[in-house]
Amino acid sequence: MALSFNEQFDQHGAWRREFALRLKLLSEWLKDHDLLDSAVEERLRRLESQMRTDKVMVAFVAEFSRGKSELINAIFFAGYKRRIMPASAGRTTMCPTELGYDPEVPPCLRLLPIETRLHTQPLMEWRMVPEKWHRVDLDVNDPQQLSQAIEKVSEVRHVTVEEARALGFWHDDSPEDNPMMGSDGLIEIPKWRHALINIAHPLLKQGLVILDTPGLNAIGAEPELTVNLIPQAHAVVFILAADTGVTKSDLQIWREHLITEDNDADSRLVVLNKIDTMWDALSTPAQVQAQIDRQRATTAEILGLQRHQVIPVSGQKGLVAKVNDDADLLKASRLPQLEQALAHGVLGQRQKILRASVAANIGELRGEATRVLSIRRRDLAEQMVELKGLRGKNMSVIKHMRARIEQEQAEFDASGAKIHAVRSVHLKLLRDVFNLLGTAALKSEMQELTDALRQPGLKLGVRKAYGKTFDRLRDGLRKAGKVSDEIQTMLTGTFRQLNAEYGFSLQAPREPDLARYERDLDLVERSHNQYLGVSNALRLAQPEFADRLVRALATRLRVIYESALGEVELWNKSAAAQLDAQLRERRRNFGRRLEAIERIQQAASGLDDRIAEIEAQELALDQLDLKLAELTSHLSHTPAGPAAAQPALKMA
Ligand SMILES: Nc1nc2c(ncn2[C@@H]2O[C@H](COP(=O)(O)OP(=O)(O)OP(=O)(O)O)[C@@H](O)[C@H]2O)c(=O)[nH]1
Ligand SMILES: [Mg+2]
Repeated sequence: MALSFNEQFDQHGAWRREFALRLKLLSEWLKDHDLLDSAVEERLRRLESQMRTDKVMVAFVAEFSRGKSELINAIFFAGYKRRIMPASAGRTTMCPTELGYDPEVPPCLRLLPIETRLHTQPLMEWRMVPEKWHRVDLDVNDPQQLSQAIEKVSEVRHVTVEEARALGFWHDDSPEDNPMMGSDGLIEIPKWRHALINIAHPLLKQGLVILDTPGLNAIGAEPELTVNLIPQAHAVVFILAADTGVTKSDLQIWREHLITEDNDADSRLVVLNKIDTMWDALSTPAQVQAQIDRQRATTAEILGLQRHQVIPVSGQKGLVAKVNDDADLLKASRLPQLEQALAHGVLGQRQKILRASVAANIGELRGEATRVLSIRRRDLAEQMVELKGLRGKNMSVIKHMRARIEQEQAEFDASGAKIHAVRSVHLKLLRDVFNLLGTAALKSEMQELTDALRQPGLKLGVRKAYGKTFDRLRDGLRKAGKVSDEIQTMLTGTFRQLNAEYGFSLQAPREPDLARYERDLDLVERSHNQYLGVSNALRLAQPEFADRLVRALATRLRVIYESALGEVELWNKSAAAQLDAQLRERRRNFGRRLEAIERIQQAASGLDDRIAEIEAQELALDQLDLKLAELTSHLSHTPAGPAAAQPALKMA
């Protein structure tokens, strides 16, 4: 039987734990054999942290009351044998709620008061100051306490029209979207802006992050949510109700926030929930089925999807079935099909990406370590030739040989100036790339857009400023790419020269592909475009909204630039470290050669001993090479499935 989402996620976690362990063994082994130069070390560190911090975010998005929270309960929390996320008729989840696990923080619910919207800091910045959040401790062993505490995400406040306006929930120019006013003249708004739930649930512990959202067309949704969180989720589950089909507001949410260029089936799951409302005692099962099929087909057509991309389920019956261990009801709820779609599409995709990136990194790492081994091998070969040439020679020849090595050593030491020059050209070019991709550059490129958005009144020029900003950003990236190419050409040239001159085996590491970040920029540009249309002009006219939009955009761009810089940094570090490693090895080599001559000068038998020693060292190097291949191939190894035999962990 195919694996459920939970089982597949468990497996993914097991693979990651095993990987971390193997990586640790590899790193110890490299250290023991003196193969850990600073580039290798940096690469190991990144691999380790990539594996440890890898998160998979699944967002549940829909109009209110479609059953988002109930589905989350049914898929992830049925084990608690009760509802954990509040789910009830009408608006229930009032603020975006993120469920995840951070071992550094005790199990708790953190709530950010809605009034923080009066300040300009974006959500990202509030995340850095957890002490400003309202905190409720959670007792994971007490599901009742857990669910009671989490009820807080439904809390509301009643405020005057002015207050609602200031907080972004009231717009005089689009009255149809405004919340209803009570008979007391007050407006109901969420009490909290965002909720973070930290619990040691097995799936969350392995890096799953679930995002439950309030009905999205609710006016006052934050750009942060629609611009950052949802587009960055690895998968979005979009939920419709089978009894209502696709309503106008469902369609609006789909079109504004979820539609992707290629309607990527792996990252978007459309759920037709509440099919139990069609289970009707007067209809035959075949009639019910036909009705569900019809809804499914219509839904797919309206959203522009294939029929199989719409998954009919009953979240609520699925939850009840799991709580009561009712297999028939679970089957009828069709929840298992949805779980499988999540497991295969979403998680499968994520795993593929992670594994490919890890495999590429391991490949580089192996290349780096192999290079160190081959320098050693060459040094040994040279010494061997030198020593064999001494056989049967008299003392004066040996003395002469010593003088020659010493002279070579002196020449080599004098070459320090040349290497220094290479380094400073390298650094200068690198600084240019850093300037192009740094925070200051990003900020200044965004200035025009920021100004356009912060202008009072209607912002007709915004779209143009926006397009121009992205053109400039792309241009900057391309410039950085050109300088990178220059660095690569320089490295390749000087490395070749040094190789020829000193018999090094330097090889410029692979240059990062900055064009990839250009594609990221395109994505961000597209995802923000929706905010700049005519239909949004009125919202854009509000300074707070425009401000939040700009900040959300800046946050997202910063992430892209930081990761581009990180790659550039690693690439250059690895080039510099290679050079260091070869210089170090060469100095050691001189030492060893002189030492050998000394011993030969002192005792007649020294020569044969030394030759035997070198032979033994050559053998040992072959062993190291084999072991390195073995250790790294285990790391890039991808388990085929649950039954795949895991090679036992063993160390020589
Ligand atoms: N009949 C039926 N009712 C369901 C199903 N799933 C959810 N519901 C009910 O629909 C109501 C709304 O469910 P929620 O999970 O609160 O909906 P939501 O999408 O989270 O809504 P908001 O939090 O308000 O955005 C609740 O009363 C649920 O019990 C289902 O499969 N069948
Ligand atoms: Mg909800």
